[in-house]
Amino acid sequence: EPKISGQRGAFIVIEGLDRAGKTTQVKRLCDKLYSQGHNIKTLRFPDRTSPIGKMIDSYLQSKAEMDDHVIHLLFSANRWEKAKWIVETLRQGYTIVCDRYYYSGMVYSAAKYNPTLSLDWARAPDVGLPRPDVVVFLNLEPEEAEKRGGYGDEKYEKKEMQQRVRELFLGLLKSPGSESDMQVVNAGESVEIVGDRILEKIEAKLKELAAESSRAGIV
Ligand code: 2DT
Repeated sequence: EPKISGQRGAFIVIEGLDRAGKTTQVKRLCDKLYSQGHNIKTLRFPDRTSPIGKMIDSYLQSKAEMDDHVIHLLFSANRWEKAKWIVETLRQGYTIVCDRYYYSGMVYSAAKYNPTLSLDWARAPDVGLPRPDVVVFLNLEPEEAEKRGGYGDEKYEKKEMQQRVRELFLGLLKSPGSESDMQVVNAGESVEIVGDRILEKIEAKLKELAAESSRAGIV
């Protein structure tokens, strides 16, 4: 079975703002990697299909109100529900391409500026989740986001919220945690160019990891 590196598959996360083209790029990336011979599985968070995911969906559609901490913990629980599956799927040799992960979890909750919901607080419940091998952040300048037209109707799809989310995402790049290892791609270019840049970043990062682990004698 062809794999990107070593025995197990790679865990790839695509992060970004609303309207940055994540869904399109995740699809393209999967097709590309598949055509190169990789075994691929996709995942997206929130996963709205589970009972917890349905609660999240109601919240995002403003059909249910929840305390900021409660919804935050549900988003985290929604990842923990999949943690074992992620580890086992990678072990089976599949590469996982995941649309959003705990980075979104941290920044969207912290962007509410609730005084008892700091970035650190927001990170805590996700500590221990499977760590991605590579995270690509699709960055979009506010002017470009503006050009792409109106947001949808969901809870966080408002201009001010999106600006705070963007600032917090960019702040993560300077944070002391592993989040600073995100690869930034300008999502303002054409679909093709953005797709090529994503692939370049992923290939470079995975090569780096493969070299490190062979030095350390770890698969
Ligand atoms: P989609 O539009 O991608 O379905 O996301 N969100 C997401 C959070 O607030 N916390 C999280 O942990 C995750 C994964 C981002 C729906 C919205 O949910 C937000 C946008």
